[in-house]
Amino acid sequence: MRTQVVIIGAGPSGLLLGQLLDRQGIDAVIVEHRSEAHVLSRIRAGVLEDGMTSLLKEAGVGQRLMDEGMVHGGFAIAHHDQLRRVDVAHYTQGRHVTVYGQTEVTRDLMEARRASGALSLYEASEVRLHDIDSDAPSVTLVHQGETLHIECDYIAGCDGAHGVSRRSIPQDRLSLFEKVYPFGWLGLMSDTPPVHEELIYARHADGFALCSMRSSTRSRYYVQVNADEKVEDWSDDRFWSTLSHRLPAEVGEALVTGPSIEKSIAPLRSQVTEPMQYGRLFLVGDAAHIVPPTGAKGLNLAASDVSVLYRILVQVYHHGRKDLVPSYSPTCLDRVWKAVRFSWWMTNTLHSFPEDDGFAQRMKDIELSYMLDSVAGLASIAENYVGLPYGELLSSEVVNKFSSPNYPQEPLTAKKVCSGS
Ligand code: RFL
Ligand code: PHB
Repeated sequence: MRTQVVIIGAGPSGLLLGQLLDRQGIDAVIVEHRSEAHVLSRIRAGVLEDGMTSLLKEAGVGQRLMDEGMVHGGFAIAHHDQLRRVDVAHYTQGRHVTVYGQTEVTRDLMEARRASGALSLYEASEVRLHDIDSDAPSVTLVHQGETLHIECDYIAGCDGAHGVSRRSIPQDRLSLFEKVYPFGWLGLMSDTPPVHEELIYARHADGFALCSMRSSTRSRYYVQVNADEKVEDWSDDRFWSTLSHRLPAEVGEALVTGPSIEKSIAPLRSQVTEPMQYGRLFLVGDAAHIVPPTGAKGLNLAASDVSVLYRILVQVYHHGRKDLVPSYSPTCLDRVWKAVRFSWWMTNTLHSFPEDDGFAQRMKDIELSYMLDSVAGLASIAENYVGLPYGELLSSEVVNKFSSPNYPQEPLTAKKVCSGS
């Protein structure tokens, strides 16, 4: 079998890239090792930047998002028992985010792909990438008991943090930067009305809490828990009383509780792989970088990577611009590191760290007060939350300059940076 692009992974990155390429007449096969139902059962992100909403519309899957998504022009930070609103629209010339679940984005993309008739191979096993540093890469896999060999021009590694794509790159050609946080988020979904009309991110001495939503009748809440906590030890009652205690009294009293329909714990970490491409393989979304969910950036970064790769592939196939291929990684990484910084700042400022002494706690309190009392601080939070601009494709001259022997570069070695705040 032959195609132009093999996409590994049918998460939001892979499905969105597949949909955009299909609409440009570029042929792609999606290879996913789980079933469709399993992919749809994962409850994750909820906040979409306006750049991602525009890209979904461009991909022809914007209708339900526009009908059902909840447009938010701001959010609240709870601090010292008070709600402080960050007026995102005011500080960003009217821009906003949309609250719409990742599960729904995935469902819309799966339906569009089915309607297009493009090939997706779910429940594929033994997925292997071959000759990625040559002009003739390929992918082999086992599907419904049959071994398939797919030849292609390019491979998009959209297979998340534990996928096969990143592992297929020689490890001495990658640098890995990582920070693991000493806590996780316990999330609970319930069919209860949200406690507030916008999201609330709460800093509390006992730990962080987040009030989010999926609709006017469905809420999504999170509380910071120790890294070694087990979900079985958290009854719904324990969750609700912990959450209520971490919110300003007025908000806690208004909280409508009910039985959970989902409860899970996610560890928190930041991780970036450099470069995000090797030969004919591109790493996209969580395959290249992970951010803690505090800034609501993971899914949105996946969308900005997809946008860059899509624009490059359109230039390659419609205008013969193969010279743009090397610009993928440098174009993406600038925005990636800025989102990593914002997620790291939100995480540091809003969570309690076991190692924080009195001085560190005072510094975080005053950092947050300063940012919330300052027009410049509020504008900075707002422009990061709503999403920084998508990168322009770098010209081949700029990319060549970065890779020229005269440009000072760090050696490409497998490297782990795990410590530091
Ligand atoms: P995914 O979603 O992990 O999809 C990867 C797909 O690849 C498949 N796969 C393979 N397929 C074939 N062969 C293999 N060897 C394979 N190995 C894996 C997997 O089965 C899967 O289907 O990555 P993708 O597409 O890059 O999407 C990334 C997002 O899922 C992620 O960044 C966000 O969910 C992060 N995130 C949030 N992001 C936001 O922008 N806004 C938010 O509000 C937000 N909230 C969150 C979040 C993540 C959370 N968790 C669970 C850490 C809230 C939470 C709690
Ligand atoms: C969510 O609704 O799941 C959500 C919202 C905002 C975040 C993280 C998760 O920062």
